[in-house]
Amino acid sequence: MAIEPPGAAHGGAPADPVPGRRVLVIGNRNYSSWSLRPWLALSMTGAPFDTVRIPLYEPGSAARIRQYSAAGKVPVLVDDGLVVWDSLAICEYLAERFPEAGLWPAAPGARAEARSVANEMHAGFASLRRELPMNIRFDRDGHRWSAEAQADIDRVCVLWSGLRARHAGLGAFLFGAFSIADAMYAPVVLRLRSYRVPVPPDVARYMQSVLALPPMQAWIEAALAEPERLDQFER
Ligand SMILES: N[C@@H](CCC(=O)N[C@@H](CS)C(=O)NCC(=O)O)C(=O)O
Repeated sequence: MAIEPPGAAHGGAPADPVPGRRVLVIGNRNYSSWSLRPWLALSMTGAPFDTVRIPLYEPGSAARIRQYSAAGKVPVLVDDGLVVWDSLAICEYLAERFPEAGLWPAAPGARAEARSVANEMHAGFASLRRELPMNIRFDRDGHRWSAEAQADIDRVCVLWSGLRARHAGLGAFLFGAFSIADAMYAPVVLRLRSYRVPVPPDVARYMQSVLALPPMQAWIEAALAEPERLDQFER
């Protein structure tokens, strides 16, 4: 079968046309919250893949990303020549590509709800994301945020508490077993931890479950070893 050059379908330049290879292109692990989401979901499938890390906001970063995707953003998945960009689109693709991994809940109702939860993160929580940027190195008191960001935090806590209460018997994650919903909120777990945001005990327990996942531990360890310092995320 002919391998279409990655990027061709959406106007990008060919990149990594290696038959059979699966590559996830990510930004800095310390800062790139959108990269973490599909990286975690893909890691949880157990499927082999290579990671290409492109440090963001450096001379040449944008050109390197555009070799993979004309959209110019990470994450990008290149799977045997197919290019998928955008974190949630990649997660949806992974759920279809690896059905045995159960990345969405099996029951249609729970699956629809999990998609709502994931999309709420993908499209929302702008104040939380802007005012508490992901910076895994941070472990700090005294960070200040607005009432709008606190409202986002409150909504996240209510969401997580309600889902945990309903699915407690099925496992430690939002829908019991790990799902894309958890992957989408994994960077929020890291943000709440970094800024020592007060949370109810059940939320703290859920955060511990996410942080204890071996791929999360691996991501955090690799993030802490990164040399880059981006001023806009270090305030
Ligand atoms: N909606 C996109 C957002 C992707 C995004 O904003 N990625 C950031 C890094 S976390 C990026 O590539 N920034 C580089 C740039 O804008 O030049 C997704 O979900 O993947």
